[in-house]
Amino acid sequence: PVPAPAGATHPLAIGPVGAPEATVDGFVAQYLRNLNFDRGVTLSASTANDRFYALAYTVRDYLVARWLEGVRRYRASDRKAVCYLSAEYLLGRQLDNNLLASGLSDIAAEALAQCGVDIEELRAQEVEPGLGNGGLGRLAACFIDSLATMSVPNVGYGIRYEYGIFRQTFEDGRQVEQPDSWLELGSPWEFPHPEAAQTISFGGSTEKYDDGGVTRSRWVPAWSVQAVPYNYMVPGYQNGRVNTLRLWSSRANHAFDLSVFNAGDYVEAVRAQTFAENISKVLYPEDSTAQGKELRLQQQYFFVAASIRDFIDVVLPEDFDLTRLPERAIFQLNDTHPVIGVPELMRILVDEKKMEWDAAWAVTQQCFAYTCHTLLPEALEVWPIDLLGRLLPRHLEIIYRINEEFLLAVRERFGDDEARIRDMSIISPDGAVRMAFLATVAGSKVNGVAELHSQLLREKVLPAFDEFFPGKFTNVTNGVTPRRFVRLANPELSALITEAIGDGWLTDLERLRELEPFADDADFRTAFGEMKAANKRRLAATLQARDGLTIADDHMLDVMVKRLHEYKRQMLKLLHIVTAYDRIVSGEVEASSVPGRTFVFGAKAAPGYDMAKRIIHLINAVGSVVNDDPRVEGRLKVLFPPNYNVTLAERIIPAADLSEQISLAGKEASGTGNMKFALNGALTVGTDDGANVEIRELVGDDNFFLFGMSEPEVEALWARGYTPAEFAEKDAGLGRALDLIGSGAFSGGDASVFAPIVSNLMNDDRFMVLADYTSYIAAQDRVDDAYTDTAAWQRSAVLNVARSGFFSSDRSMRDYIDRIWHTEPLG
Ligand code: GL7
Repeated sequence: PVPAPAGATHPLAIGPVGAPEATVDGFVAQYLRNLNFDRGVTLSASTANDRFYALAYTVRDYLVARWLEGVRRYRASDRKAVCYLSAEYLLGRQLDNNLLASGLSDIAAEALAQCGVDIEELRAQEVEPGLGNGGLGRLAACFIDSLATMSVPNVGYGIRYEYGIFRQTFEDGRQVEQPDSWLELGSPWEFPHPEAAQTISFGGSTEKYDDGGVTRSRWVPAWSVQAVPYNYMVPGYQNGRVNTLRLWSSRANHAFDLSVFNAGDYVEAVRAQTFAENISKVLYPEDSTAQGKELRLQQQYFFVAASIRDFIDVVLPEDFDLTRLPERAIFQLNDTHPVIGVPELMRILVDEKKMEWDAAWAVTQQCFAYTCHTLLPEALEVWPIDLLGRLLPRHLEIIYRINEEFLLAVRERFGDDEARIRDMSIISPDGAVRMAFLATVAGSKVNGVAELHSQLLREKVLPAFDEFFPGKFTNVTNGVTPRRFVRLANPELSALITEAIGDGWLTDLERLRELEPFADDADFRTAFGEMKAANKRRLAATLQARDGLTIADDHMLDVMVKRLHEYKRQMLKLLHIVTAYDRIVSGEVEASSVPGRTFVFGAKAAPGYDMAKRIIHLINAVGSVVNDDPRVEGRLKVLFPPNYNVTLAERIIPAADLSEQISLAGKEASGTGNMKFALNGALTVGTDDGANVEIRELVGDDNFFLFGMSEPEVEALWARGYTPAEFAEKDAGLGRALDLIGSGAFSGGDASVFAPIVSNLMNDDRFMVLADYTSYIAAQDRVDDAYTDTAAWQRSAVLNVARSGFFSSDRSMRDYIDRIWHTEPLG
């Protein structure tokens, strides 16, 4: 650390200087000061970006004092901190969140009004940092919000991707990816610290050396890059607490690398430098699939090594005794992406700090815990040993030793059961490191993300480990932050709730239970209905302005927003829409008798996932035919706004009547969108999958449209032998829907465009879309019926809100603290 300057004893230099006065006048003064001094413009000469920046800086100014004070108090304490290691944080826009957290929303609105500045225009300026793919990254963002709100010491560690999740556009209904240059105009929320960069090494070899009579191993790396920390404030909700999110950006290490090239190779040397900057350049856009790409492993090691080093060298006191590290840190592994941190900590303890292997392993085992987020085999990361050995040779040696000792213990327990040894080996028979196994062996706890998921994880994915490590496996059901997804996204509902049950529910969401009696209060239900209508109008205005789409006032809003993946079964939703359309055009039902429904999709497909992209094309194709067919008389509408992201979610979810959670049972680990919908008063049509199971148990069967096979039924059907075509024969409606798609009805008569989808469903159908179709259509018919009874529907909707308090991420954090972390708030 750089020594403090002599003036550091000045009274104002010890603590933070203090925030500006929290009054309208104080805010105005600070705002104008920021425009002048930080942007270098006057208000009259400012651009919208200047005005947005000045506003963000002003909010920041109020938070910084609390942040610095919290950091100081934490360092003076001996509290354990949660080091959340996550390759993704899907943050969403920060402005309103930070205004809400600091309690400045009203003051800021008044102050800007006095300056004649349009706050709506400034809100629209903010580009959301899309540093995640979907649920996993958004979960991390919810968790750090809750930890700050609960005053739990936490550093979120991750990667500052220069390009986040791609921006989706449609051309002729097909997805086209555009780079997400979210930093083009800079980001007012980040605090870069290039002077605090860490050197992160790669490649090379290992060697043994004599260390005063003891033979030790060390790593002799071949190249290195700089990891530059960017700090972001994570304010708790109106509690004066501000935690830190530290994202790492890669930079070339000129001093080291340029020297290996002679002057004649100067241009080549500079070109090599750009290679270093590539590490944090772009987020991998695959959701729930492992890619096995070398750059991805570089990203993982890059941020995990920088983070662990940061915690040990910067956060902890200088002379800290690392045998006591478990008292001060728990490294939570958000999926397998950061698992390379396990051999990294071992390397630091054994090679650098010269700790005995066993002692180091005891420390490491207590310092890590692992959250698994999937059941899909294709999402479980494995790294070929040649790749890992080339990039991180010492880490591979350490993994071998961990595995050796682990398998020895397995033999001791179970004898030389070679099949068991093969099944449990961290190194797979085909020579790859199974990162989930490594995490399970190393972690103090392993958790799934919903009851069903945790059960299947133990019983199907890692049963041998569950047997070997009794008590290691646990569950923590996911949650979502009510600050962003209720209070900010749905101010009307929030006001209704507060009017009914008073304050305090936003940090104690189980209190929503007190709303239950209001479900039977006709006036409350009417107000609730008006809230939904207002949210629909707000969404309609957004979609009109954004995409030129229109929503009819009197339609039910039926929403399916999530990544496009075959297991999530957007195809099942499409078959329902095509069936509803077919019923009208075939004359089976009168268009005028069909209840109006608008289907809203939002979904990005991984750029290399062909089937998913074809399904996106089909959604758009069905939309243009159904929307424009006069025989439909406007009763059915399909809307697919491109580029679904957090900002759009915050508009869509509060307006929804019906939430589609229709994955094949046993495939969706949890889902978190499902929770956001229920909390905003949408009813769910869903399978018994992921957290749907718990939602249904809590809200009650009468307030949830269950359909489809259960997980054991799915297994039984696979065991009997699944022949999808038989289902198409048995159900005439299904047969006709498939024929329509396959015949080119949605592709101008060209059957070849969507034939691959139909043939895949008829012949393979890995996710049993056809097997669940009949049950799904029956559920949708029940939905149509139920929606005609407005009072009963609204009653159910209110009960969904009242009974979903369990799904607050504050509760998830409590569970992690009680079952895994055993940390305490910093009072
Ligand atoms: C996911 C799961 O698919 C999703 O069901 C879960 O809610 C989420 C957070 O736990 O994690 N796993 C995964 O790999 N991705 C997810 O969204 C990308």
